[in-house]
Order: sequence, then structure tokens, then C-alpha cells
Amino acid sequence: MDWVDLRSDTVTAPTPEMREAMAAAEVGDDVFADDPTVNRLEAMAAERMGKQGAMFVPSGTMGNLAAVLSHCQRGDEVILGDQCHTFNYEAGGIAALGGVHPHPVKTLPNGQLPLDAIEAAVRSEDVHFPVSRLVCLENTHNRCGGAVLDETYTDSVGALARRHHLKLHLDGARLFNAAAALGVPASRLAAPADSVTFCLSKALCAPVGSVLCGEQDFIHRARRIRKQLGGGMRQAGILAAAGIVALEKMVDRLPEDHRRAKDLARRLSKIPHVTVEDPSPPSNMVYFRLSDDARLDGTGMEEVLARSRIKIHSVSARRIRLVLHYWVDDEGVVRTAEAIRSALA
Ligand code: TLP
Repeated sequence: MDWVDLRSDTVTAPTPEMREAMAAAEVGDDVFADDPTVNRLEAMAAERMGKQGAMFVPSGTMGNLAAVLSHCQRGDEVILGDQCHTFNYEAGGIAALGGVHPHPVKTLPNGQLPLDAIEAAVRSEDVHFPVSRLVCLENTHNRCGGAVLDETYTDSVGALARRHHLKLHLDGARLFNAAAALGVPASRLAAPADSVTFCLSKALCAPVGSVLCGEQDFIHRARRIRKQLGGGMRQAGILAAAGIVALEKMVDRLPEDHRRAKDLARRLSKIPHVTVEDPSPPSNMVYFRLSDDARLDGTGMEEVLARSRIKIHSVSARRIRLVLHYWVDDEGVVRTAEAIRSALA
């Protein structure tokens, strides 16, 4: 029996087609900008995001860090959500490595930052204050159940940022999931942003890599920062080849993962001691809570499910996140719901 691994969509191994493309990839030295496969991936990514340029990076974390450091100087301030990935899960890199001051704003359960809260966070000109420089949004929003930010909201934040002469960065690690959920092109969601990162190595199944996109000057600055961070890769075309397959073949199938997330949420919501946070989740994540009187907590549930060859990840004592992706099929969904039911019986 195969493992069902729902800990994240980062666990996705490359498809056979990706492995073939990797083996056959034409390569050069990307630090000299002469790896044709990387150059092709970057051109495709820029086009998909509607931006002038793009830069291949090893991870979403490096993409976000390079974006913040390209927009900001030391002592500048970035307004971002208190639940966002950059604030919670990137090891404080923007402060530790860039001297950039994070100004967290309370995130609504739907992943939005209230416009008035962003506005209130913008500093006035005063020698005591850091300089407000950047706003960051996350779409889809990981900690908010894979919430999707629509174009109306993102446009409003873009307009607010411009009014205050701030830049807008979009952590679009799963932007193609947001686009699939809304039925709009990813470039439409990225339009008001000065920069956007998206990940090839999550729901799109590539083994490694993310892409940072923006205007030419911005990407030029970001290339120096990537070098400082040690992210200048050499024959990176081997990795970019899988990214090209990801863009060409994996984007259009994302609605399948969303359908399975809804199916899994529906099945889980019938199980005693389980409270599904959103019974109709918007993208590929299902979050649920175990009641205080359930016979297992999150860690206990991880252990019991592992005996049925199912991997899950509890994000806190009684809150569990399940992420659907290419390698989980309908049978995996049924098996998981049944295993959780019997674990709690
Ligand atoms: N998220 C991972 C973990 O780090 C939590 C996951 O399993 O979901 N932005 C967002 C919104 C992300 O969810 C992630 C990864 C990143 C950035 C960072 O990407 P990587 O892992 O490539 O550095």
C-alpha cells in the first residue's frame, strides 16, 4: 500500500516527465546568465505573471527575502500580516539579514489585511520612526486555510500602497491555486504588485525552486542579492527543466486538488470530535481541530495514522493541516477520512 502524504504539497516528488526533462536539459552557467533552460523558465514565468523580468531561486523563502531586500534599505519597514509565512516561518530573515523592520498587522480569517489597518500602520515623516517602504500580501494564505485573495481586494491594497508611495510584494507561493479557485489568470492577481514570488516545488510538483518576478530594474537588484545569499546556481537548468514542465503541465490540473480538498473536508466534518474549520475549503488545504475530549491530540493522531501509511502534520496541539496535491488520489482521500474516523472511535 502506498503512503498518503498530506503534510504539505512541498512533499511532491517530480513526475516521470519532469525526470526525463531534467535528464535531457540543455545547461550552461546561470551565474553567467547563459543557461538556456533557466533563461527559458524565467521568460515563461515573467510572461505568466505579466512582469518584465524573472529570477529563478532555490526556494520561496529566498524569493521573498530577495524581494524585501531589493525593495528596502536597512531600517526601512515592511507592513505584513501577523499570520503570513514571511513573518512566521522564514527564520526572521528580513530582520536578521536585511535589517528590515517588520510591522505586523492583524490578519482576518479570510487572509486579508484590513485596509484601514494597513493605512494606520503607514508611518508619518518623523525622525523617531522607521521608513515605511513595502506592503506584503500572501495568496493563497497558508495559515488562513488556503484562503484566496481576489483581484478586487488585491487591487485595493495596490492602490493604497501607491497612494503612500509604498511598494507591494505578493508572496504567491500558491498563486496558481488562487488563480484556479477564482478562474482568473495569475497575472491578473499579480497586476497590482511590484513583485511576486511563486513556487514550482509545491502544488506544481517540481523538486526545487521558486521564481521572483518584477520590473527589470528590480530583478537586476535582486540578482545581486541572490548572489549575496549564496543562491547563484550554476547548471541550474537541470532544476529549471522540471519547472518548465510544472508550468506547462501542472497548472491546469490544480482544480482536481481543490475538488479533493472539498471532498476530504466533507467527509471529515461527519466525524465526531472533529471540527473542520472550513467545510468547503477554497483551495488545496483542509484544516481541522480535535475536540478537547478526543482520545488523541495532534501528535497522537500523527502516530496512529502513520501505522496506516498516512502522514499528516499537526500545526499545533489540536489543529491539523492536510494538503492535497498531485500524488494524493480519490482513494487516498477516502483512506485518510476512514483512518481518522477509526482513530477517534
Ligand atoms: N510553506 C511550507 C512551510 O514552510 C510551512 C508549507 O509546508 O506550507 N510562502 C508560503 C505561503 C509558503 O507556504 C511557503 C512554504 C513559503 C513561502 C516558503 O517556501 P520554501 O519552503 O520553498 O522556502
